[in-house]
Amino acid sequence: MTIHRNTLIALFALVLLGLGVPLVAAQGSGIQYQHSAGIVTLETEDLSLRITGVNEVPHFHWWDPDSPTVDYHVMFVKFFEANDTNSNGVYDIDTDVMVGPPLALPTTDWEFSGFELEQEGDNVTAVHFNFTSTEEHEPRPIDAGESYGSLPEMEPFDVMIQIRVHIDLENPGEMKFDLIVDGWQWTFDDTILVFHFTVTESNHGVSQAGTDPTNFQRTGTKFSFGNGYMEYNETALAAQNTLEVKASYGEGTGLEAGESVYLAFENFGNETLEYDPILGIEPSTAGLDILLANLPWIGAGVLAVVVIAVIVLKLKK
Ligand SMILES: [Ca+2]
Repeated sequence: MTIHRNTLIALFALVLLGLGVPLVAAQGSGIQYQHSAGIVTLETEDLSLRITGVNEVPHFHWWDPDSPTVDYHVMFVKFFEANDTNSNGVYDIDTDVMVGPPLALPTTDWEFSGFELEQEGDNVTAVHFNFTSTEEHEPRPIDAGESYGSLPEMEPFDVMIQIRVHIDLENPGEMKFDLIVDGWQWTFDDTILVFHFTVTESNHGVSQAGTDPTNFQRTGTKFSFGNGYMEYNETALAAQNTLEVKASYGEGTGLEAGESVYLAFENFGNETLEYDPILGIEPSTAGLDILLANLPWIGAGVLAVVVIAVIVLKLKK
């Protein structure tokens, strides 16, 4: 009986080891980061990310490293002032009217700040960096003829846009970014500033934005698509003031591919706008993938437990 008991303990130990192996293997270490020619790549165990600030508008491209089949893309398109004709704080593409031409996000001259790291020993636990661009905006372009003639005259002005990116291992499936806009000159003081970006989806490894994202929907302040998401804040900061931010989505104002999202900021006068949305990969799906990958182990474990139970019952008889 003593021999049997030792055998049982050994069997149990084997089962526990078997269950434990994949869990240990799934643990990652630190954040991988790289910058080369205007392209930043970052990786945690739950998120792979590529941010481009060269030869195209700011482009966030991310995927789930556990199941890299689909890539998600957020591309910045433009900023523009708009009349909020129905006074709901939302940019309504059918009723609200753009004031002057939009500021198209520049495709060049995004200056990379270098990486700022937080470390625990050799492990990098957080990475921060910025892309910054200052662009001259012409609010009354002459070549537009009469189209802006009804608006008050306005001189060209410089707009500084900074994208501050933060990755922290406390939330390894997410990337936070702060959007900073400084120098915007308003035509009117009761208008909204609209930030237009697109969300698209592509096959994995395709660096160009592709088609409409799968199952794009909004729940509260979260846009989700496939297992990717973008969470927005309903407030922004301008100096000490809290601004209201309202989102709408649907078609683009031009021929932009994918789903267009419009974030409308309350008029913030001469202050600097600070805003911090989040992009990410749903952790539950990653968890499910780990579970599915480990099903054979778990199945074997369950089977071993059943076999042991049967042996124990037979020994007792
Ligand atoms: Ca409106």
